[in-house]
Amino acid sequence: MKLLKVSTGGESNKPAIWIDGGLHAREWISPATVTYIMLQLVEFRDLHPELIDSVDWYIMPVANPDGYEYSHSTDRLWRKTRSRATAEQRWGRRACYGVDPNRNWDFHWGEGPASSSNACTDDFRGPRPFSEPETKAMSDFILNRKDQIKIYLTLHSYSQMWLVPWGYKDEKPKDYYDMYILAEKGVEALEAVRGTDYLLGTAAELLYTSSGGSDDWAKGVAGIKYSYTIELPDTGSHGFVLPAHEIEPVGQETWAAIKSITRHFTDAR
Ligand code: 0X9
Ligand code: ZN
Repeated sequence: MKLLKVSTGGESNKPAIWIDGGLHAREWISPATVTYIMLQLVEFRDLHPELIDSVDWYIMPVANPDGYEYSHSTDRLWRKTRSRATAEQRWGRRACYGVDPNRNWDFHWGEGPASSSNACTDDFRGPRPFSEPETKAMSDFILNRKDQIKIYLTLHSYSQMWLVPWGYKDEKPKDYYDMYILAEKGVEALEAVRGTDYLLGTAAELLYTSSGGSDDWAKGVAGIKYSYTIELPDTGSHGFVLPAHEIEPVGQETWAAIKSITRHFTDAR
């Protein structure tokens, strides 16, 4: 798994921002958008030097590389990882593959609806929390830097929503208001670019409840206060198969949002 760190060095306790993409294989706009963000941080760093001098960036553009590859070679709408289920985990005789990497994180794992124990479904939670090497590696990396990382962002698609925990239950964290205010800054900056409409709220209130998500884990276990899932465009006309000409505008507006929430940490320093 590839991870990019962007840092100018110096003090090791600078605030850091984590961004991952491509946890779900078929959501191609996500790795593309993360790549656009890397372009801004690396090639165009002189346009926003303060965002690079005072913040360290940890960026993982393809968090589910086997699934992403499979969605190119074989099944465009593949969602999960590609691990092979054992006979006990599947229902029936069919060989089934893959765990939903956004049901596999070790926080209220397996609770509630939309997290299946059937290995042949698209929302299979896996045989145990962190059964997948992808989620295990990411969580280890994040835990090792949990005090440095101030914002956890995971980019998915589609539906144009900025999702705030909790996702595993229909309740809000105690500091929901703080999380909401920062997210609102992001959404405002995003919408200012070309008028794309985003909804802002908890996963449970805007989508459905589902446990084992990375956003809930980042907040509930790693203790990262500002943890969000961004569901990128569109709202369904193209769905996962967004035309390539959308990559740049989606990149621009998402980058505007990320710049704006990052300033919350640079301005305070
Ligand atoms: O269901 C998901 O994993 C996410 N939606 S997607 O269409 N990209 O699959 C939403 C996850 C929201 N967060 C939690 N439920 N924790
Ligand atoms: Zn997703």
